[in-house]
Amino acid sequence: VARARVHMAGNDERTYIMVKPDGVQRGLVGQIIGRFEQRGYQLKGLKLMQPTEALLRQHYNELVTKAFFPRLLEYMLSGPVCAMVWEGKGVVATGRMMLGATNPQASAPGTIRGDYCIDVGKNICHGSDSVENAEREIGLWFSADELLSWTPHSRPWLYE
Ligand code: IDP
Repeated sequence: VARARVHMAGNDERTYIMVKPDGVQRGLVGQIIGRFEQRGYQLKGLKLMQPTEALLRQHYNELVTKAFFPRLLEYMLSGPVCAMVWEGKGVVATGRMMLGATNPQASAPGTIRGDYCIDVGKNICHGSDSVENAEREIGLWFSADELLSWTPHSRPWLYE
């Protein structure tokens, strides 16, 4: 258990980031990828895909009883999403900070939602909210062979 905790707290923490259908439609995929690249995080997996209702019900399993869930489902089924796995120290919490608040109107300028969107039901991106959920979501959206192991040349310039 202690070993697993050290592993998760290391530079190989992973998060699941997804550009939602509105972000793809609005041409924001590159901007969102760019922010994670510029921060220094490492891209481990990337694909454009049309999610199914079954996958979305698993992904949002904690929200299926919410009144807004049918609208959320319709929104997420409305077009392709860009699914990504990013890796690096503290990437789950930092990724959430980079995304901003769930409601874009509460998101500070400089965050992705604070810069690019207005309504909670069209908030352009998803980011895992805990290390445990990140691993669960990565397992839902990616198969093991879609996640690549590679050494970024900038690693010694990012980590002390
Ligand atoms: P998160 O995406 O910031 O983690 P969650 O509470 O997990 O927020 O909600 C998932 C998604 O469901 C949100 O990103 C948003 O698109 C949608 N959502 C959440 N709350 C509402 C709401 O009150 N009305 C409409 N959509 C909502």
